[in-house]
Amino acid sequence: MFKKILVANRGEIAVRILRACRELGIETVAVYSEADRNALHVRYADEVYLLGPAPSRESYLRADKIIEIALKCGADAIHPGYGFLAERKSFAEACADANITFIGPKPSAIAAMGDKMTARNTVAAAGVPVVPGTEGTGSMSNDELINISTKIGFPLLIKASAGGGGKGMREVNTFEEMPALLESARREAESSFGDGSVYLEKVVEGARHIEIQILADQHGNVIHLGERDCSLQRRHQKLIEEAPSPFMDEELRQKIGGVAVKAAKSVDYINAGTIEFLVDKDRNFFFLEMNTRLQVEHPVTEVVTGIDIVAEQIRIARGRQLSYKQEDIVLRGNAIECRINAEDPYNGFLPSTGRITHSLLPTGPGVRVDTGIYPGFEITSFYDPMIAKLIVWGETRGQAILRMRRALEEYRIVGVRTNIPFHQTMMNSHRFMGGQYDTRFVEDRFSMPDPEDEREKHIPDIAAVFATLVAHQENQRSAEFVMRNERDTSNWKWMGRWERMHR
Ligand code: MV4
Repeated sequence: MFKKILVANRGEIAVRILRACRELGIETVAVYSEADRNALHVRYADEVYLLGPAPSRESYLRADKIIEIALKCGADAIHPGYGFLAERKSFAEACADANITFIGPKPSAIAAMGDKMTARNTVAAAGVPVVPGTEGTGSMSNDELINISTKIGFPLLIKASAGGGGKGMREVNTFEEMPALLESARREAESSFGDGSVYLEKVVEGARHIEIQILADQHGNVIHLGERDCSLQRRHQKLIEEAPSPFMDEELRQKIGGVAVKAAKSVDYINAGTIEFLVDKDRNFFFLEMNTRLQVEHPVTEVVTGIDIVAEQIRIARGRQLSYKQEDIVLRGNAIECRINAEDPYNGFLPSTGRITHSLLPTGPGVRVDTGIYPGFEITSFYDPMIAKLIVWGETRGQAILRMRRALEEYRIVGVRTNIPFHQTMMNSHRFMGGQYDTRFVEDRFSMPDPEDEREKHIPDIAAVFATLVAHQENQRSAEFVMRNERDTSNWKWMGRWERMHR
């Protein structure tokens, strides 16, 4: 096994990786910025090194410094987590040049999947369904694209090759809009990625975002761990994820899972990875992109499969065979993750900064919290606003929802505003309870209720829960569970009292 691993990240994911290392008996090294002197990941590591000032550019993105530290302290591997350096081909190459194992895929796989046009072309050649659109990887002129647009049909999407996360993406509804929107998409892609190449895809309407977790070792073994439904997003930021998807059945799961394995094999993928798909109302599915890293939402898959994905990543990087075969993978129950962000849902999800003065974590049966914060820690605007992930498991989806409500009630964070009220509202939304949501749900059909009304009458309509669960083929047990909980589970009064005590 590795003797010492350097974790090139911060926050909850750095803590998550340090925990896996500790359990595997591997020594740990943390790196941190000036803003993170008191961060949890710095307390949990065996050795710690300062990278530089708070801005990521001067700290967590300093590939040269991180490699220098790894060499100095004798780390034999680097885990990049997600974000920062995780999907930079140049960083994976620099690790290899320094004779340090990069816990991730080969640079060639990062490059192939990093360019979305190349990814689309590569997986399509391997027989993976892609959305109808432009073919090939050659960059096309505006005239060529405008020509092809009539064959694809409207509405269509202009997507940036170097993109991801919706940057440089434009929806085009008519032929007449093409020239102007091509210009603006290219301009945005050029300024964001230094690459103005774009391609076209027909719009898949009313689609769900379903992604498959895969594991691939250095010996050609590739397996999938089922799906996560990540349709609940706002401005391309995921807010709630669940496994399995309420939309899937075993047949579709095995079909998409097999396709995801093919996509991974098409780039000789090694590591944990995620293949994103759009799945339409008629259960047609299309490859969207592949993320060549550990993802924020990996815990929901861990909870329903019982597999430690981070430990598997480390074993894979060390050259071990996968610990599991496809037939060993059994999904048990349902998991839901709520991303707890320091954002005010009553004020346009405006980021909220400040010192955490008090915090009480939900615990108890079926509850997991992955977080990098604690009382006394200061939330700044230098990094992502996500401060914790609350993950619950239930024998059924209904039980998982009830448990999430209970855990959200218990959670107390004072010092910054959080989106916990958003999650509470969502856990009481009939559309969520019925599993009837797509990628436009949060932005187009959802609004926060007036907080004053909420304090007055936040009583879930249990009869409606019952009806939706039964209508969506949840088993009898989950329906009974909901019925037994027929009472006001609102925490608004409790929360008000608790917060006044700690002002
Ligand atoms: C799409 C699409 C519909 N049709 N492609 C958004 C970010 C990037 N990863 C791809 N995205 C989309 N591509 C076709 N052909 C809808 C989206 C999309 C989306 C996808 C997943 C999750 C949330 C989304 C929100 C808006 C749009």
